[in-house]
Amino acid sequence: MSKNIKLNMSRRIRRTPYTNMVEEHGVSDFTVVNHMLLPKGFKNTVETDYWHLSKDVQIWDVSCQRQVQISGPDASKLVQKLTPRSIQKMETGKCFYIPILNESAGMINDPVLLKLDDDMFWISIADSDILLWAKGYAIGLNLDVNIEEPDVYPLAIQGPKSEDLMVSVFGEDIKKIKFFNYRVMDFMGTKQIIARSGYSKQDGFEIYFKTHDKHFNSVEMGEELWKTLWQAGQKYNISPGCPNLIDRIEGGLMSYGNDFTSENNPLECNLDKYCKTEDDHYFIGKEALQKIQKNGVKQKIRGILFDGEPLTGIGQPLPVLSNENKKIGQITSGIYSPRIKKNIGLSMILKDYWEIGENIIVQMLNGEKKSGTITTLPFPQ
Ligand code: THG
Repeated sequence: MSKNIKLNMSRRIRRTPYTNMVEEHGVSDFTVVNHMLLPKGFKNTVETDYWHLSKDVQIWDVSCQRQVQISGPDASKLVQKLTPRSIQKMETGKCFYIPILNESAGMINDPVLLKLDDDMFWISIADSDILLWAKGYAIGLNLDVNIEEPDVYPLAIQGPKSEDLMVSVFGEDIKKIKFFNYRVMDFMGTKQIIARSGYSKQDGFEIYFKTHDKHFNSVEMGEELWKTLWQAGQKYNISPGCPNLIDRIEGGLMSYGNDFTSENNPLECNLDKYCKTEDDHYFIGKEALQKIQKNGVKQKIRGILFDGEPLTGIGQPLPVLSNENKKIGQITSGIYSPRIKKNIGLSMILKDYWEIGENIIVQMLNGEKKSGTITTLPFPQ
Protein backbone atom coordinates (compact mmCIF):
# COMPACT_ATOMS: atom_id res chain seq x y z
CA MET A 1 0.00 0.00 0.00
CA SER A 2 1.31 3.41 -0.91
CA LYS A 3 2.51 5.66 1.91
CA ASN A 4 -0.13 8.35 1.40
CA ILE A 5 -3.16 6.05 1.60
CA LYS A 6 -4.76 6.39 5.01
CA LEU A 7 -6.65 3.91 7.14
CA ASN A 8 -10.11 5.29 7.87
CA MET A 9 -10.50 5.43 11.65
CA SER A 10 -13.77 4.41 13.25
CA ARG A 11 -15.11 2.98 16.47
CA ARG A 12 -14.31 -0.52 15.22
CA ILE A 13 -10.62 0.37 15.33
CA ARG A 14 -10.30 0.99 19.02
CA ARG A 15 -8.06 3.67 20.54
CA THR A 16 -6.27 2.96 23.82
CA PRO A 17 -5.82 5.07 26.97
CA TYR A 18 -2.33 5.94 25.62
CA THR A 19 -3.24 6.83 22.02
CA ASN A 20 -3.23 10.57 22.80
CA MET A 21 0.26 10.14 24.30
CA VAL A 22 1.72 8.24 21.35
CA GLU A 23 0.24 10.83 18.99
CA GLU A 24 1.90 13.61 21.03
CA HIS A 25 5.18 11.72 20.74
CA GLY A 26 4.90 11.72 16.95
CA VAL A 27 3.73 8.22 16.06
CA SER A 28 4.18 7.74 12.29
CA ASP A 29 2.30 4.47 11.62
CA PHE A 30 -0.25 2.22 13.27
CA THR A 31 -1.35 -1.33 12.64
CA VAL A 32 -4.52 -2.96 13.98
CA VAL A 33 -4.35 -5.98 16.28
CA ASN A 34 -7.40 -7.42 18.06
CA HIS A 35 -9.40 -4.50 16.62
CA MET A 36 -7.17 -2.01 18.48
CA LEU A 37 -4.41 0.39 17.43
CA LEU A 38 -0.79 -0.71 17.82
CA PRO A 39 1.91 1.89 17.04
CA LYS A 40 4.41 0.67 14.41
CA GLY A 41 6.92 3.51 14.44
CA PHE A 42 7.80 6.99 15.65
CA LYS A 43 10.27 9.55 14.32
CA ASN A 44 13.31 7.29 14.13
CA THR A 45 14.16 4.42 11.81
CA VAL A 46 13.66 0.81 12.92
CA GLU A 47 17.46 0.56 13.14
CA THR A 48 17.83 3.61 15.41
CA ASP A 49 15.05 2.26 17.62
CA TYR A 50 16.75 -1.15 17.66
CA TRP A 51 20.05 0.26 19.00
CA HIS A 52 18.16 2.40 21.50
CA LEU A 53 16.13 -0.62 22.71
CA SER A 54 19.33 -2.63 23.21
CA LYS A 55 20.99 0.14 25.29
CA ASP A 56 18.35 2.17 27.11
CA VAL A 57 14.62 1.85 27.80
CA GLN A 58 11.40 2.30 25.83
CA ILE A 59 7.70 2.68 26.63
CA TRP A 60 5.32 0.71 24.38
CA ASP A 61 1.53 0.92 24.04
CA VAL A 62 0.69 -2.79 23.72
CA SER A 63 -2.93 -2.43 24.81
CA CYS A 64 -3.88 -4.58 21.79
CA GLN A 65 -2.63 -7.55 23.81
CA ARG A 66 -6.23 -7.98 25.01
CA GLN A 67 -7.09 -10.15 27.97
CA VAL A 68 -9.64 -12.93 27.74
CA GLN A 69 -10.65 -13.25 31.38
CA ILE A 70 -11.94 -16.67 32.39
CA SER A 71 -13.29 -16.91 35.93
CA GLY A 72 -15.57 -19.16 37.94
CA PRO A 73 -15.63 -22.71 39.33
CA ASP A 74 -14.79 -24.34 35.95
CA ALA A 75 -12.17 -21.75 34.88
CA SER A 76 -9.11 -23.97 35.13
CA LYS A 77 -10.99 -26.85 33.53
CA LEU A 78 -11.81 -24.68 30.51
CA VAL A 79 -8.32 -23.16 30.22
CA GLN A 80 -6.79 -26.64 30.27
CA LYS A 81 -9.09 -27.76 27.46
CA LEU A 82 -7.81 -24.87 25.33
CA THR A 83 -4.12 -25.83 25.32
CA PRO A 84 -1.78 -28.81 25.10
CA ARG A 85 0.47 -27.23 27.76
CA SER A 86 -0.31 -28.65 31.19
CA ILE A 87 -1.43 -26.03 33.70
CA GLN A 88 -1.85 -28.58 36.47
CA LYS A 89 1.19 -27.31 38.38
CA MET A 90 0.79 -23.66 37.41
CA GLU A 91 0.85 -21.38 40.44
CA THR A 92 -0.78 -18.00 40.98
CA GLY A 93 1.78 -15.35 40.01
CA LYS A 94 3.01 -17.24 36.95
CA CYS A 95 2.83 -16.49 33.24
CA PHE A 96 2.86 -19.38 30.72
CA TYR A 97 3.38 -19.12 26.96
CA ILE A 98 0.66 -21.43 25.56
CA PRO A 99 -0.32 -22.66 22.10
CA ILE A 100 -4.08 -22.70 21.39
CA LEU A 101 -5.15 -25.16 18.68
CA ASN A 102 -8.22 -25.82 16.58
CA GLU A 103 -9.65 -29.32 16.07
CA SER A 104 -7.06 -30.10 13.36
CA ALA A 105 -4.21 -28.99 15.64
CA GLY A 106 -3.84 -25.77 13.62
CA MET A 107 -2.53 -22.85 15.67
CA ILE A 108 -5.21 -20.26 16.37
CA ASN A 109 -3.24 -18.20 18.91
CA ASP A 110 -0.02 -18.21 20.95
CA PRO A 111 -0.90 -16.09 24.01
CA VAL A 112 0.59 -15.57 27.43
CA LEU A 113 -1.57 -17.11 30.16
CA LEU A 114 -1.62 -15.50 33.63
CA LYS A 115 -2.98 -17.32 36.64
CA LEU A 116 -4.57 -14.69 38.90
CA ASP A 117 -6.16 -17.21 41.24
CA ASP A 118 -7.31 -20.83 41.27
CA ASP A 119 -10.53 -19.74 39.57
CA MET A 120 -9.32 -16.74 37.56
CA PHE A 121 -7.10 -16.52 34.47
CA TRP A 122 -6.14 -13.98 31.84
CA ILE A 123 -5.24 -15.09 28.35
CA SER A 124 -3.17 -12.28 26.83
CA ILE A 125 -3.87 -12.90 23.18
CA ALA A 126 -2.16 -12.46 19.83
CA ASP A 127 -4.28 -11.35 16.88
CA SER A 128 -7.36 -13.65 16.79
CA ASP A 129 -10.74 -13.73 18.53
CA ILE A 130 -10.17 -16.26 21.31
CA LEU A 131 -12.97 -14.82 23.45
CA LEU A 132 -15.57 -16.12 20.99
CA TRP A 133 -13.83 -19.49 20.72
CA ALA A 134 -13.67 -19.91 24.52
CA LYS A 135 -17.27 -18.78 25.00
CA GLY A 136 -18.58 -21.13 22.35
CA TYR A 137 -16.72 -24.03 23.89
CA ALA A 138 -17.87 -23.17 27.42
CA ILE A 139 -21.49 -22.95 26.26
CA GLY A 140 -21.18 -26.25 24.39
CA LEU A 141 -19.74 -28.00 27.44
CA ASN A 142 -22.14 -26.26 29.82
CA LEU A 143 -19.26 -25.07 32.02
CA ASP A 144 -19.73 -22.77 34.99
CA VAL A 145 -17.49 -19.90 33.87
CA ASN A 146 -17.68 -16.23 33.15
CA ILE A 147 -15.75 -15.01 30.10
CA GLU A 148 -15.19 -11.37 29.32
CA GLU A 149 -12.70 -8.81 28.04
CA PRO A 150 -11.81 -6.65 31.06
CA ASP A 151 -10.65 -3.02 30.77
CA VAL A 152 -6.97 -3.92 30.93
CA TYR A 153 -4.45 -2.02 28.81
CA PRO A 154 -0.93 -3.47 28.88
CA LEU A 155 1.89 -0.95 28.80
CA ALA A 156 5.38 -2.37 28.24
CA ILE A 157 8.66 -1.00 29.56
CA GLN A 158 11.45 -2.70 27.60
CA GLY A 159 15.23 -2.46 27.46
CA PRO A 160 18.22 -2.98 29.78
CA LYS A 161 17.39 0.08 31.88
CA SER A 162 13.79 -1.00 32.44
CA GLU A 163 14.48 -2.43 35.90
CA ASP A 164 16.04 0.82 37.16
CA LEU A 165 13.16 2.83 35.76
CA MET A 166 10.49 0.51 37.21
CA VAL A 167 12.20 0.53 40.63
CA SER A 168 12.15 4.32 40.62
CA VAL A 169 8.36 4.30 40.10
CA PHE A 170 7.15 1.16 41.90
CA GLY A 171 9.92 0.47 44.45
CA GLU A 172 12.58 -2.16 45.15
CA ASP A 173 10.12 -5.09 45.02
CA ILE A 174 10.29 -4.82 41.23
CA LYS A 175 13.65 -6.60 41.47
CA LYS A 176 11.97 -9.66 42.96
CA ILE A 177 9.88 -10.28 39.83
CA LYS A 178 11.47 -13.13 37.87
CA PHE A 179 11.07 -13.74 34.12
CA PHE A 180 7.49 -14.81 33.30
CA ASN A 181 6.26 -14.09 36.83
CA TYR A 182 4.17 -11.17 38.00
CA ARG A 183 3.51 -9.27 41.21
CA VAL A 184 0.68 -7.02 42.26
CA MET A 185 2.05 -3.51 42.88
CA ASP A 186 0.51 -0.22 43.92
CA PHE A 187 -0.05 2.76 41.61
CA MET A 188 -1.96 5.80 42.91
CA GLY A 189 -3.79 3.62 45.39
CA THR A 190 -4.77 0.96 42.82
CA LYS A 191 -3.45 -2.59 42.50
CA GLN A 192 -1.68 -3.28 39.23
CA ILE A 193 -0.31 -6.53 37.85
CA ILE A 194 3.29 -6.16 36.70
CA ALA A 195 5.04 -9.04 34.91
CA ARG A 196 8.63 -9.47 33.81
CA SER A 197 7.90 -10.23 30.14
CA GLY A 198 7.41 -8.56 26.80
CA TYR A 199 7.68 -8.98 23.09
CA SER A 200 11.44 -8.34 22.91
CA LYS A 201 14.61 -10.16 23.81
CA GLN A 202 15.68 -7.38 26.18
CA ASP A 203 14.87 -7.26 29.87
CA GLY A 204 11.46 -5.73 30.38
CA PHE A 205 8.13 -5.47 32.14
CA GLU A 206 4.48 -5.44 31.21
CA ILE A 207 2.07 -3.43 33.35
CA TYR A 208 -1.42 -4.86 32.92
CA PHE A 209 -2.92 -1.49 33.69
CA LYS A 210 -6.48 -1.64 34.95
CA THR A 211 -8.76 1.07 36.31
CA HIS A 212 -10.31 -0.65 39.30
CA ASP A 213 -12.02 2.35 40.72
CA LYS A 214 -15.10 3.60 38.87
CA HIS A 215 -14.09 7.16 39.84
CA PHE A 216 -11.07 6.96 37.56
CA ASN A 217 -11.55 6.96 33.84
CA SER A 218 -9.20 4.76 31.79
CA VAL A 219 -7.81 7.55 29.63
CA GLU A 220 -7.13 9.94 32.50
CA MET A 221 -5.42 7.38 34.65
CA GLY A 222 -3.67 5.69 31.73
CA GLU A 223 -2.19 9.02 30.76
CA GLU A 224 -1.16 9.54 34.37
CA LEU A 225 0.68 6.20 34.32
CA TRP A 226 2.31 7.01 30.99
CA LYS A 227 3.42 10.49 32.19
CA THR A 228 4.78 9.12 35.48
CA LEU A 229 6.92 6.55 33.64
CA TRP A 230 7.94 9.08 31.01
CA GLN A 231 9.04 11.59 33.67
CA ALA A 232 11.01 9.00 35.65
CA GLY A 233 12.47 7.70 32.39
CA GLN A 234 14.17 10.98 31.48
CA LYS A 235 17.15 9.92 33.59
CA TYR A 236 17.41 6.69 31.57
CA ASN A 237 17.06 8.22 28.12
CA ILE A 238 13.56 6.77 27.64
CA SER A 239 11.92 6.97 24.23
CA PRO A 240 8.51 5.93 22.86
CA GLY A 241 8.70 2.65 20.98
CA CYS A 242 6.91 -0.45 19.79
CA PRO A 243 7.79 -4.08 19.12
CA ASN A 244 10.97 -3.83 17.05
CA LEU A 245 11.19 -5.96 13.92
CA ILE A 246 14.99 -6.41 14.03
CA ASP A 247 14.98 -7.39 17.71
CA ARG A 248 11.95 -9.67 17.22
CA ILE A 249 13.41 -11.60 14.27
CA GLU A 250 16.88 -11.90 15.85
CA GLY A 251 15.18 -13.20 19.00
CA GLY A 252 13.06 -15.69 17.03
CA LEU A 253 9.80 -14.31 18.42
CA MET A 254 7.05 -15.40 16.03
CA SER A 255 4.08 -13.30 15.03
CA TYR A 256 0.67 -14.96 14.63
CA GLY A 257 -0.86 -14.26 11.24
CA ASN A 258 2.55 -13.49 9.77
CA ASP A 259 5.02 -16.27 10.55
CA PHE A 260 2.36 -18.89 11.24
CA THR A 261 -1.40 -19.25 10.82
CA SER A 262 -4.10 -21.85 11.47
CA GLU A 263 -2.54 -23.76 8.55
CA ASN A 264 0.39 -24.57 10.83
CA ASN A 265 0.61 -26.91 13.77
CA PRO A 266 2.63 -26.14 16.93
CA LEU A 267 5.39 -28.61 16.04
CA GLU A 268 6.05 -26.70 12.83
CA CYS A 269 6.38 -23.62 15.06
CA ASN A 270 9.00 -25.25 17.31
CA LEU A 271 6.57 -25.35 20.25
CA ASP A 272 7.17 -29.06 20.95
CA LYS A 273 7.99 -28.44 24.59
CA TYR A 274 4.46 -27.16 25.24
CA CYS A 275 2.87 -30.15 23.48
CA LYS A 276 3.60 -33.18 25.60
CA THR A 277 0.50 -35.25 24.78
CA GLU A 278 1.50 -37.92 27.30
CA ASP A 279 0.10 -35.48 29.88
CA ASP A 280 -3.29 -37.04 30.42
CA HIS A 281 -5.50 -33.96 30.03
CA TYR A 282 -7.80 -33.51 27.06
CA PHE A 283 -7.54 -30.41 24.82
CA ILE A 284 -9.05 -29.37 21.50
CA GLY A 285 -6.88 -30.81 18.72
CA LYS A 286 -5.35 -33.59 20.81
CA GLU A 287 -6.11 -36.50 18.44
CA ALA A 288 -4.91 -34.50 15.43
CA LEU A 289 -1.74 -33.48 17.26
CA GLN A 290 -0.98 -37.06 18.29
CA LYS A 291 -1.28 -38.12 14.68
CA ILE A 292 1.13 -35.39 13.59
CA GLN A 293 3.55 -36.34 16.35
CA LYS A 294 3.49 -39.93 15.12
CA ASN A 295 3.97 -39.10 11.44
CA GLY A 296 6.37 -36.17 11.89
CA VAL A 297 6.08 -32.69 10.39
CA LYS A 298 6.78 -31.65 6.79
CA GLN A 299 8.19 -28.18 7.58
CA LYS A 300 9.46 -26.02 10.44
CA ILE A 301 10.18 -22.38 11.16
CA ARG A 302 13.87 -21.55 10.75
CA GLY A 303 16.05 -18.48 10.66
CA ILE A 304 17.59 -17.43 7.33
CA LEU A 305 20.63 -15.20 6.77
CA PHE A 306 20.71 -13.78 3.25
CA ASP A 307 22.59 -11.38 0.99
CA GLY A 308 21.45 -8.33 -0.91
CA GLU A 309 20.78 -4.67 -0.30
CA PRO A 310 19.86 -3.99 3.36
CA LEU A 311 16.09 -4.54 3.62
CA THR A 312 13.85 -2.19 5.62
CA GLY A 313 11.06 -4.80 5.72
CA ILE A 314 9.50 -7.05 3.09
CA GLY A 315 5.79 -6.13 2.82
CA GLN A 316 4.92 -9.51 1.34
CA PRO A 317 6.45 -13.00 1.66
CA LEU A 318 9.68 -13.75 -0.25
CA PRO A 319 9.93 -17.21 -1.86
CA VAL A 320 12.79 -19.43 -0.65
CA LEU A 321 14.22 -21.80 -3.27
CA SER A 322 16.56 -24.76 -3.27
CA ASN A 323 19.67 -24.74 -5.46
CA GLU A 324 17.56 -26.64 -8.03
CA ASN A 325 15.07 -23.71 -8.00
CA LYS A 326 12.36 -25.70 -6.20
CA LYS A 327 10.22 -23.65 -3.80
CA ILE A 328 10.99 -24.85 -0.29
CA GLY A 329 9.40 -22.10 1.79
CA GLN A 330 8.86 -18.37 2.13
CA ILE A 331 10.27 -15.62 4.33
CA THR A 332 7.36 -14.14 6.27
CA SER A 333 9.28 -11.56 8.34
CA GLY A 334 12.53 -10.08 7.06
CA ILE A 335 14.81 -7.10 7.61
CA TYR A 336 18.48 -6.09 7.70
CA SER A 337 20.26 -6.69 11.00
CA PRO A 338 22.90 -4.02 11.62
CA ARG A 339 24.47 -6.25 14.28
CA ILE A 340 24.72 -9.44 12.20
CA LYS A 341 25.38 -7.29 9.09
CA LYS A 342 23.14 -9.43 6.89
CA ASN A 343 19.47 -9.60 5.99
CA ILE A 344 17.64 -11.91 8.38
CA GLY A 345 14.29 -13.63 8.07
CA LEU A 346 11.85 -16.09 9.60
CA SER A 347 10.70 -18.83 7.27
CA MET A 348 8.73 -22.06 7.25
CA ILE A 349 11.12 -24.50 5.50
CA LEU A 350 10.50 -27.99 4.08
CA LYS A 351 12.08 -30.93 5.87
CA ASP A 352 14.81 -31.84 3.39
CA TYR A 353 16.20 -28.29 3.61
CA TRP A 354 15.74 -27.28 7.26
CA GLU A 355 19.19 -28.41 8.56
CA ILE A 356 21.29 -25.62 10.05
CA GLY A 357 23.94 -24.50 7.53
CA GLU A 358 21.91 -25.55 4.44
CA ASN A 359 22.46 -23.18 1.51
CA ILE A 360 19.30 -21.78 -0.08
CA ILE A 361 18.20 -18.99 -2.43
CA VAL A 362 15.90 -16.08 -1.57
CA GLN A 363 13.91 -14.52 -4.39
CA MET A 364 13.44 -10.78 -3.86
CA LEU A 365 10.26 -8.95 -4.92
CA ASN A 366 11.97 -7.70 -8.10
CA GLY A 367 12.85 -11.29 -9.03
CA GLU A 368 16.56 -11.06 -8.14
CA LYS A 369 18.00 -14.13 -6.46
CA LYS A 370 20.21 -13.88 -3.36
CA SER A 371 22.10 -16.63 -1.61
CA GLY A 372 21.27 -17.48 1.97
CA THR A 373 21.83 -20.00 4.76
CA ILE A 374 19.52 -21.72 7.23
CA THR A 375 20.31 -20.84 10.82
CA THR A 376 19.08 -21.38 14.39
CA LEU A 377 16.44 -19.41 16.27
CA PRO A 378 17.15 -17.21 18.10
CA PHE A 379 19.80 -16.04 15.59
CA PRO A 380 23.40 -16.74 16.66
CA GLN A 381 24.77 -14.07 19.05
N1 THG B 1 3.00 -10.23 26.02
C1 THG B 1 1.72 -10.38 26.38
N2 THG B 1 0.79 -10.79 25.52
C2 THG B 1 1.14 -11.08 24.25
C3 THG B 1 2.48 -10.96 23.82
C4 THG B 1 3.43 -10.51 24.76
N3 THG B 1 0.19 -11.47 23.37
C5 THG B 1 0.51 -11.50 21.98
C6 THG B 1 1.89 -12.03 21.69
N4 THG B 1 2.84 -11.29 22.53
C7 THG B 1 1.95 -13.50 21.98
N5 THG B 1 3.17 -14.12 21.53
C8 THG B 1 4.29 -14.26 22.32
C9 THG B 1 5.42 -14.80 21.74
C10 THG B 1 6.57 -14.97 22.49
C11 THG B 1 6.60 -14.59 23.82
C12 THG B 1 5.47 -14.03 24.39
C13 THG B 1 4.31 -13.89 23.64
C14 THG B 1 7.81 -14.78 24.68
N6 THG B 1 8.51 -15.90 24.50
C15 THG B 1 9.73 -16.13 25.26
C16 THG B 1 10.74 -16.73 24.31
O1 THG B 1 10.35 -17.28 23.30
O2 THG B 1 11.93 -16.62 24.61
C17 THG B 1 9.55 -16.97 26.48
C18 THG B 1 8.71 -18.18 26.34
C19 THG B 1 8.66 -18.99 27.63
O3 THG B 1 9.51 -18.85 28.50
O4 THG B 1 7.78 -19.83 27.74
O5 THG B 1 8.12 -13.96 25.49
O6 THG B 1 4.63 -10.35 24.46
N7 THG B 1 1.35 -10.09 27.61
